[in-house]
Parts: sequence; C-alpha cells; structure tokens
Amino acid sequence: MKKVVLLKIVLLSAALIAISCGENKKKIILNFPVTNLELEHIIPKPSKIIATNSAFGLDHTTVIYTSQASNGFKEVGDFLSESIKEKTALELSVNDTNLETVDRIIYLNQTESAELETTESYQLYISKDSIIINAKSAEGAFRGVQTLRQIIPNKSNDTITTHKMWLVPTGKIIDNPNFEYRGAMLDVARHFFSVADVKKYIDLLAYYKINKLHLHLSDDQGWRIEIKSWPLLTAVSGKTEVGSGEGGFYTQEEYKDIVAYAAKHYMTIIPEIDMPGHTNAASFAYPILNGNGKTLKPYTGTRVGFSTFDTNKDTVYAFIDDVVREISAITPGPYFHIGGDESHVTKKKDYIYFVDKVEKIVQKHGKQMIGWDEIMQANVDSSTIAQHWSTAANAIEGARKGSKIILSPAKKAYLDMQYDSLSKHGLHWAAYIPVDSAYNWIPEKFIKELQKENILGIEAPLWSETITTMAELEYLAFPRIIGYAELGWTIEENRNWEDFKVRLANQTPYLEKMNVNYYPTTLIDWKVNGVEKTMPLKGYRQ
Ligand code: TNX
Repeated sequence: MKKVVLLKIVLLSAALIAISCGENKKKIILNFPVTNLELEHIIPKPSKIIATNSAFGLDHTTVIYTSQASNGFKEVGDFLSESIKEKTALELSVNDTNLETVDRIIYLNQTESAELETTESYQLYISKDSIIINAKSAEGAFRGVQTLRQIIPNKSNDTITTHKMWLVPTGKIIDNPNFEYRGAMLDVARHFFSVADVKKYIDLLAYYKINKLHLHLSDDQGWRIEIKSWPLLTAVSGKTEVGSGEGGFYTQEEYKDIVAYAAKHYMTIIPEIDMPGHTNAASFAYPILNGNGKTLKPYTGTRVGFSTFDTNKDTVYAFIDDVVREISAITPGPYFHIGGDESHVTKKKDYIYFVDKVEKIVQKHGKQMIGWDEIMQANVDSSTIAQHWSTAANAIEGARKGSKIILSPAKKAYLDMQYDSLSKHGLHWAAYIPVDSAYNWIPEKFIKELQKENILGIEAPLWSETITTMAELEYLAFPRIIGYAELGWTIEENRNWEDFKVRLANQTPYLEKMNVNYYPTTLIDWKVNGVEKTMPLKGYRQ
C-alpha cells in the first residue's frame, strides 16, 4: 500500500477511535433541537440537500483533520479554522496528532468518488460526531468549506451544555458547479483600487464560490500595471484616472501578491490589457504606438471609442509582445484578455489583422486568449474565448468557430448599471438593473442559438467611471453579485427568485460583519438572525 494512503487511514482511524473513546469516557448524551438543513440560507443553492434533523455541536473541543497526501488540503483546513475563528472566536487545531481524545471532528477528505463530477465538486456529510467534506481536490474542499461557513450559526446555543456550542444542522449536501467559469470583473483603470480593496473583494466573492477575477488593467484614462521594459506606462499613465484623482498602479510584486491571495481562495486572476482601442493612456506614454493621427493628451473623461494603436507598425507588436510576456510570467492562470471592444476608429481590416496577430502573441506566451465579443469578427481559432457583452451575432459567430462564450450581457450582468433611477452611482445606457432583474434571466437560454456546451460561464463586470471608493464599489456590486454567483454555480432547475430572495435577505449578518456597503433594496426583506431588520439601514437609503 502506498505510504500516503496508509498515513491517511491511520490518521482517520485514530481520529475515529479518539471520538469513540471520548464518548465512552464522558457518556454525555446531548439533546439537540430539531434542525432542518434544507432550510439553511445557502448561496449558491447546492445541487442536493438531505436533512437528518439533528445537530453537530461545534465547540472548543472540535478539531480539524485533513487528507495529508494531496496538495492543498492542509491549507484549506487552516482557512476553515481561521474562518471559524472569525465567526465564533473558537480556535480549532488542524492535523494535531498529539490529542488524547477527540469528541468531534471536521475532516477534509481527498477521494476519487465517481459522484464528484468535477474538481470543484464536493460532498458535505454532517452527523452528530463528524463533518466530512469529500472532494477530489483541495479546490473542491475549499468550495465545500464555503458552504460549511454559511451554515455555522451566527449565535452559539448556550443551553445544550455548560459551554458555548454552535449547532450545525445534520444531513448531506451533494454539490457540483453549473459552469466552470464564474467571474467578476473590476475596472481598476477608470478609477484605481488598492491591493487591499481587491483582496477584500476576493474575500467576498470566494464566499459565494466565484472563481475568476478579471482585472481591467488599462484603458484610455490610465495604465495600472508595471511593465519593466516600458517604464513610462506607469510613470506617466499610472498617474491619471477619470476626474482629478491621482490614479495608481500595481508594481509586479503587488500584482503577484494579488494573484497569490486569489490562489489561496481558489480564484484565477485574468489580466486584461485593452487594445487596439481604449489605448489613449498607453499611446500618451509612448506616442509611437498611436494610430489615430492626433496629438495625445492625458484623458480623464468618460467617452469611449476614440483611441487606437497603429495596427500596421512592427513596434506596436514588439510592445505587445513585451507586455504579454511580462504579465504572463507572473500570471499562473491560463488566460490573457486582450479587450478588443469599441475600436471605433480602427478600420475593420486593420482590426482583424491586429486581433489575429495578437492571438499568436498570446499563444506564444502560453496563454489562452479572451476578448470582448467583437474579436469574433477576426479569424481566431477555437481555443480563443469570446466575452459577450453587446452583440449576439458576435457570440453566435464565436460558437460557430467552436469558441467558448462567457456571458456578460450589459442589460443583465453589468454591475455598473444603476439599480433604478434613484439609486446612486452607475450608468444606465444598457438598462436599469434592479436586484430581481439581475437574478431573473437564464444564461443557458439567453442567446437562443447557443447551446449550454458553448457557454463557459458568466461574468459580472464592474466598470468604474462613476465610483471612486470601496464603499461605492460595494454599493454597486452587492447584493447583485450574490445573484450572479448563484446563476453561475446552481443548475437552472434549482434556481428560483422567491426562494433566493429569502436566502439573500439572510446574508445581512455576513455582509455587515464584513462591513459591506450593500445597496439595501426594498425588494428584499432584509433579516438579521431570522428577524426583520429594523431600519434605518446604513448605506444610501436614508
Ligand atoms: C462599455 S463593455 C465598455 C466600457 C465602459 C462600459 C460602461 C465594454 C466592453 N466596453 O469601456 O466602461 O461600457 O458601462
């Protein structure tokens, strides 16, 4: 038998023997109230929940064990321990082999069970003595841990025994993702957001099982990532943004820090350098790149579509090669996003020539290309992905080419659209998107010519022309992003607005603990610990 398997069995049986010893010794039978796992406010809704109506008493004697054989399980155990500490102040050990007795364990178990459909799938078994999360990979265990975090009650029950216990409802959850790509996009070009802001956004997104964060790193108004071979990009264009703000940029070290933080949350960072349009900032720093024939100035307005690279210059492709090479070297994820939207002043034949050439550069640096739906007018190959935002015909052409499509239709999925005519921040050129409208659409059927197999997933972009602070970012993103997380993870037949509404109303303890400035829409009867929330809410409603 392989050493790792043996180690795992020894550890698990030691833990189980310890449990039974603990119970023999104490012979304490705890009386738990009746629970119902099926009524927990889990978002995204899992594939299947079966309640067994008792409880696991999470307390200071609970310990966490993980499979040791596979990469990452121990770290996910540490993440769980940390999350439990934040919620309950309990400090649970992880893989401590020196314990004499163990009453209750949480076990993160690596298994190849055929029921686990993907590497993100998990099973969560909760009994009185143990909570077991089965997953093929640490990524699956991490997704399961998010579900567990959501069903640990906010308040302890202090009547069961002499110490505090948090009663986790027993039962079984089987869960698989609907789409493999469940993304959010943040525009750090129109207004810059700090590393700390991005990390907070990652924390919040990961809690709802979002697994991709696309960073829009360049636009007309600013360039936000250090490129060592072209230093003026940030020295000049890292200093501007929409309005009169001071801009900002990430050094490569800071970007790596974001990437590593995202990786700990099983989230892939997707860098976007938008081109050949949306390039005023790059061309202002290096005028040789400019193709619109005009003398450039820094641009701090919000118009789009006036800039372009000179698509016929070798220097432009040498520049792009350097940029893609440097960013790809510090981006472990498989994707590089080239933008490609709204190149209104690039001739169509030049645009096609450009996209075809840039695709080769991206592939040369080992990445798969993503672009906004316009890129499907070029002769891209089937590994390239189209992000649909506006023109269905481009998405359909993408599917015809064999490409996968990410759905971000502006009318439904743009986080920068105002909720309604009274809500602050945001634009409304595509639509007003109240919280119900954001949830009530079916990505699988949104473009009738597309089959589910053509769709890689969904992404909710947050353009930042109208927002400058984290509180404003949160106001536009929350609560709508929570609905998009469910559209991405949960299969169509398990999604239902009336049911979602109640689960969303109960996210308040988490959102408030995380100090999230969510938009307190009147469409939701916000609750705190099951009780209607008394007004006034913080935020903008007052
Ligand atoms: C369109 S969506 C754009 C962005 C703007 C956004 C504002 C897309 C690919 N391009 O440049 O920021 O509208 O809503």
